[in-house]
Amino acid sequence: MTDLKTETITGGRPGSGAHRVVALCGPYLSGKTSLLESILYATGAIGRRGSTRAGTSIGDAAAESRKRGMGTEINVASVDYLGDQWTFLDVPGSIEFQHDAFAALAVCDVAVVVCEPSPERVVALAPLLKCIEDRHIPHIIFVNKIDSAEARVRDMLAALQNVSTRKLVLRQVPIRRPTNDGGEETVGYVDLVSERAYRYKSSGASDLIEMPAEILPREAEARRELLETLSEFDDTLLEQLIEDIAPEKSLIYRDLHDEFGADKIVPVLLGAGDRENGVRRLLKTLRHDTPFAAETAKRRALVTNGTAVTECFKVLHQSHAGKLSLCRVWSGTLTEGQALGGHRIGAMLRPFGQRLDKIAEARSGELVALAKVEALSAGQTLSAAGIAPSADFPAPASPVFILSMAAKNRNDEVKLSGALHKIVEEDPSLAFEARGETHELLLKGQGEMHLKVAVDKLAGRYNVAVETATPRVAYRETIQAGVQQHARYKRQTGGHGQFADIKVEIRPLPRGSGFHFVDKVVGGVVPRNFIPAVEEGLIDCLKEGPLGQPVVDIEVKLFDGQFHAVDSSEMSFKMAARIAMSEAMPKCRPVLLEPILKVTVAGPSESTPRLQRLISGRRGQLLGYDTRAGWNGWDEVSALMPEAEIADMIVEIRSVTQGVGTFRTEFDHLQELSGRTAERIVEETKKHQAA
Ligand SMILES: Nc1nc2c(ncn2[C@@H]2O[C@H](COP(=O)(O)OP(=O)(O)O)[C@@H](O)[C@H]2O)c(=O)[nH]1
Ligand SMILES: [Mg+2]
Repeated sequence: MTDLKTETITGGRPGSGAHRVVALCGPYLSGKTSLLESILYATGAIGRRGSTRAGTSIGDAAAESRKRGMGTEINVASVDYLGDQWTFLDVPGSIEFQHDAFAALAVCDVAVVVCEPSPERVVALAPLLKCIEDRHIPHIIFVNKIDSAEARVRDMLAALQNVSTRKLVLRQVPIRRPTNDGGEETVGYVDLVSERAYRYKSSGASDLIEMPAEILPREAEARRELLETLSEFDDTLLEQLIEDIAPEKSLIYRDLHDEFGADKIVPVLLGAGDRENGVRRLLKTLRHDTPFAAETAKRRALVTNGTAVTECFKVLHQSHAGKLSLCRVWSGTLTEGQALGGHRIGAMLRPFGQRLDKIAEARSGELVALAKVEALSAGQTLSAAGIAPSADFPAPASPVFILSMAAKNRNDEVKLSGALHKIVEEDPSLAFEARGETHELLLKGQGEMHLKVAVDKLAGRYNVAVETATPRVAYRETIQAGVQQHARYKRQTGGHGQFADIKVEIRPLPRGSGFHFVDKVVGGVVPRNFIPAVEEGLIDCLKEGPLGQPVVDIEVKLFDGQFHAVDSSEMSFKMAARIAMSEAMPKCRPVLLEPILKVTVAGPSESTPRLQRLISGRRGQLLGYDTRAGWNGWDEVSALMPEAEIADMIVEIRSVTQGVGTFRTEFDHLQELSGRTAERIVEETKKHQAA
């Protein structure tokens, strides 16, 4: 009876053939791709285990990933396991490719956070856990590489609890044994619910063994902690603990299931992905406790109504298959050739690493690649009502690293622009922008590696070679003194000549004023119809001042002049204005203005002093610091900093924050810059303009 009830509410029960989706996430090198390989092997999806080191894994198969031995985009693989279908999303761990991880998290039923067994590296999990917790995604922490663990599991657990706002529940304790070199190694584990002991094998399922006597005190202690945590959410269990009654296993399993599904507790499992240790234990937990698609849709408040609804979370552009929209089906069934909301669904493909298998239909819960639905992009939902944005889809982080970029071959410019649109559609945390002020095409993203991979893709997939450089700073210049200037333009060439005569007064204005033109002509000494030409001539000269930069915060007053009834023209007055400016400006003590940004740098609190030193070392003026809203144990440091100091700042921020620090900027003001730095900039600008 209860099963039937569960089924109607949840849309499935283990073994019912339902489709569920797991995001394998965690820091770079924590072992996600190796773990996926073991999962695929353990479930019979592949006949032998490949390795990321040898470049033979199902994950990391993209050329850019293989080259660097790291995931650079989502990898998808689906398997059948005990009568259900599972899709695993192996996502990049590097913070620079984090958008893909967040996109995968948006559509998964459960997240497995894979981490290394070192308490001091746990800080690296903070941004990921924050995203998972904010979205209330049920998640398991898989403490990986337990074979090489040096720290004790209880210390690891304490460190993890520091970065998690949810209660952690250790599900296993390790069985350790002394090694010949005086150390210790983990040879198996005790399951704290079933109270059974297992010995790891180098490959395959672990062996059930007799409970080692020496583990009993630790086992009892850890089990007590597990039960106490669960009793915080279950009064029946609490009463039993108080009265010293041993709870039924079924009650413990039910509590684990319910509190996990509600994202109140986080089970912590141990294992070694690349030797299949703990992998089957993980799979069983997933099988019993992972919510079904209907529950996930409910968590996200998606409107499904039982008709076909699918959501795109990632776009891929492939040379042969064209545009692929990776989608999760939230309800109903999609069939090949079907028209949905005015869009025709062509080929439907099930990805398995780099392989794409054609399928005829995709059912609720399934993950599928739709070919050539051109209008459907990541973060959009397709239903009978057409395409609409998904309300809670993660927005890409704002860029923290920028390069200027140009096609090596000028003829490739059109090709480059087409390719850029495609790679940005694949990865919206990349962006490009044509910046008129410095005549540059800017490529913006999440770090040096992120942009290198983008450049690799342009060359490898789209055959466009590009050159990159540090972007130029949009300096300005202004004047520090005023002057009066007389200028006359006079030419006699054959027929009638050209004549214009003006007197102007130039003076500096406060920051942010821009350019003011003041017309103080009296008695028609410069006829009305020529005055706009004078202003035009002045504005022409503002595009590049004596220091080579656009001129701002200056007033030019036209107060006198002369004209000739026949020879004066708009052209001649424009010329006179130019002469006036080029003679006057160098006398006005021109000075460089550099853009100053308001910068907010965020990182774990223990890194705050180092972040402050970093900012001061880059000509920054500290404004203060505060706790980062919504981030436990994080600070935000705010400062004013020259734009020129920010181009590569993220590299240093990451190096003092275990890779997790970040920053955002907004323009604040222009500030006068003199001395050696200014001279160097003027020289470089002249060189650049001559080239
Ligand atoms: N000792 C040990 N090494 C592992 C384990 N799992 C993965 N590795 C190694 O860790 C490195 C990173 O693995 P990979 O799966 O590429 O990590 P990912 O970046 O999280 O996908 C590789 O050199 C693996 O061989 C494990 O369980 N134990
Ligand atoms: Mg990987």
